[in-house]
Amino acid sequence: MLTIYSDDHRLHHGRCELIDGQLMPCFEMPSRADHVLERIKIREIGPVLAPQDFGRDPILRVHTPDYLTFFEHAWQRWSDMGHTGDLLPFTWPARTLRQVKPRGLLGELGYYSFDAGAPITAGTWQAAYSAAQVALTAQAAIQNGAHSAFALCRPPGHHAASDVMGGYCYLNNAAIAAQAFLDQGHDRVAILDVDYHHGNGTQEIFYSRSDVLFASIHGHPQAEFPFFLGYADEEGEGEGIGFNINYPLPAGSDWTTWSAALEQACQRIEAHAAQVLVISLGVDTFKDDPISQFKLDSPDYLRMGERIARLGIPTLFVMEGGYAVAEIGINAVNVLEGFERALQEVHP
Ligand code: SP5
Ligand code: ZN
Repeated sequence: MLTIYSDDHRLHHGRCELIDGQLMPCFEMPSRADHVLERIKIREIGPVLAPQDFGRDPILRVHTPDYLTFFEHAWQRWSDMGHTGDLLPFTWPARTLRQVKPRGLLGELGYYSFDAGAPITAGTWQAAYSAAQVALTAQAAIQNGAHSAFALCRPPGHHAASDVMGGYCYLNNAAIAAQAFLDQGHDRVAILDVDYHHGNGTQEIFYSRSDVLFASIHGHPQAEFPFFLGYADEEGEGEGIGFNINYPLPAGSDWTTWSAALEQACQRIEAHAAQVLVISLGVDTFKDDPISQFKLDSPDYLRMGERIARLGIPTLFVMEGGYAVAEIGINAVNVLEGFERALQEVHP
């Protein structure tokens, strides 16, 4: 399987985030991608290529122009104000306030974010832009006939909505790739989000559409980030009714519980007759993940890849979360290895 990777991810390195009332070093750190890349090489998964540059147009198919312009220039504005540390929001247009867009950097940043988990640093725009190009380059490989590809994206993307950043995410790499498949002639795409956290951004982007089926298996939002989306009764709206499926699971869920939801999701994807599949591949479902509460073990990721392979459709894997850095490579690459192993059993 081909992997697409850019060193530009290193340009994004946030300093800290608020966890359990304490400022902690960001869990979403550059070494995450390094460990995944190292494991790709150790296990000889296939060639690793740099991304092509498809420009801003495919990003603008998913994100609004005003959001993109804001994000691109936010650091320069912050720096012009004399700041050198990370730019972080701290006030949001919550229920009792108006949904107005203020003038001024911090007001605008509140408008364009939903939490303080997505710091903007000097290199964040370039890293996120390159991650989107990584996803688009892997998408192009499948469009040109590959059965699968791995987009080793960092920063991740599935919490980013059309004009809102948050949850370590700025540009929704998986959604950008899914939209590119549609724009290049496919009619029915499915996105399966296996990250521990609900893919609220992806859900928002496709919520009123029937061309992209979105299915997500995640920690129940009653008790887990992002708290305000990801419930089982969110089934889509308008044209999109029936094309959004959430599988919220309780803390402590292990492979037995998790794989039952996977089975249901796979059957729904088959019913959609999806021509191509995008996996939002988070491995923060791992038992030792420092911020998550599921109990998957490393061999379970092989089984995950095998089940996905049995769908028999071209599959783009897009890297999302996973914060047990020592095991992130083993777990993410196990999904790819399980996928390839199952394919070899079908076509030896
Ligand atoms: C892409 C992705 O996985 N984003 C996740 C963002 C999660 N941010 C909130 C983390 C809250 C962690 N609370 C854990 C408490 C552990 N004691
Ligand atoms: Zn996650």
